Amino acid sequence: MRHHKLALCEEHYLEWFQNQTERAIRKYRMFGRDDRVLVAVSGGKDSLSLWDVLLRLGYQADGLYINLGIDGGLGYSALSFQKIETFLTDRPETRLHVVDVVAEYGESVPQTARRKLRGRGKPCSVCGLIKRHEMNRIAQEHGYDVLATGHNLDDEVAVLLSNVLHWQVGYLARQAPVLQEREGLARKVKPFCRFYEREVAAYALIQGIDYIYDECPYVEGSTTLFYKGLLNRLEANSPGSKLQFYLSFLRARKDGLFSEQMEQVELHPCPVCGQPTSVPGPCAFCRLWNQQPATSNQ
Ligand code: Q46
Ligand code: ZN
Repeated sequence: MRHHKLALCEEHYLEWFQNQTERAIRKYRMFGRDDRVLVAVSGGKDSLSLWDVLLRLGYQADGLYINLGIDGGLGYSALSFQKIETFLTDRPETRLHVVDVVAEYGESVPQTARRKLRGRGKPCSVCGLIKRHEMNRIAQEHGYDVLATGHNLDDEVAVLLSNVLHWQVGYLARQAPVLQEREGLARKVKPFCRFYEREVAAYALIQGIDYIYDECPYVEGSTTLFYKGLLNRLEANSPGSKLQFYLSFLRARKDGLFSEQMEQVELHPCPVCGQPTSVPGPCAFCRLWNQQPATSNQ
């Protein structure tokens, strides 16, 4: 790890990785041993490694898998679930919640997106909306204190670059390792936000976690992927720049650079599902299932 000026054998790498996760959880006050954590799992290396580490560290961590009904010719969703089932065979006492979007709402995510976006563009905005809603719903219904996702440093830095390039100060104000809970919204945490993607991949490999290598077929050609490529070139020339960029941003944020934008918007319960929404009336998720035009964010 050139950026840390550190080289470790397999055994000590696993120890280092778990200790670093624990440090991040404490540093950002994500959760404690008494909290019930719901880990959003996709079958990929990040979410399965996160679940694995949290269980090894003794946290109360259950999983949530959302079957989006994405095929892409590879059977992406089916393969993702297979990996999660394999993960669970070694951990039979662990609890997994499954939401099947097709069974629940009668349409796969690509179908809903095609209907809503009239065939234009990728399904990612609709997908993100459905995932956020369902994660929060399950967390609330089952009384979880925290919702954890496997976002790594590469993910966070790509979003950061995009937010800076477009000077999205509202998004910058909300980009953090922890988003505190609010009425009807679970706390959201990203314990892997300081790990490089390849560090997580190395952990999964050494720990023998079987994960899905292919990304969702809709990732291809995305702006995020393009930004990741640019950042990889920067990192190759100057090891540690991604981490530096992210940590300097978090420091500036903590020092109040975006304090004006941090003022919280008022939330109202959606009359249909009860989840909080920024505009009175049905939330963006509920509007997906009727013909009213989508004009606001949740
Ligand atoms: S948003 Fe888009 Fe992802 Fe949904 S459609 Fe696939 S790529 S899974 S993180
Ligand atoms: Zn709603």
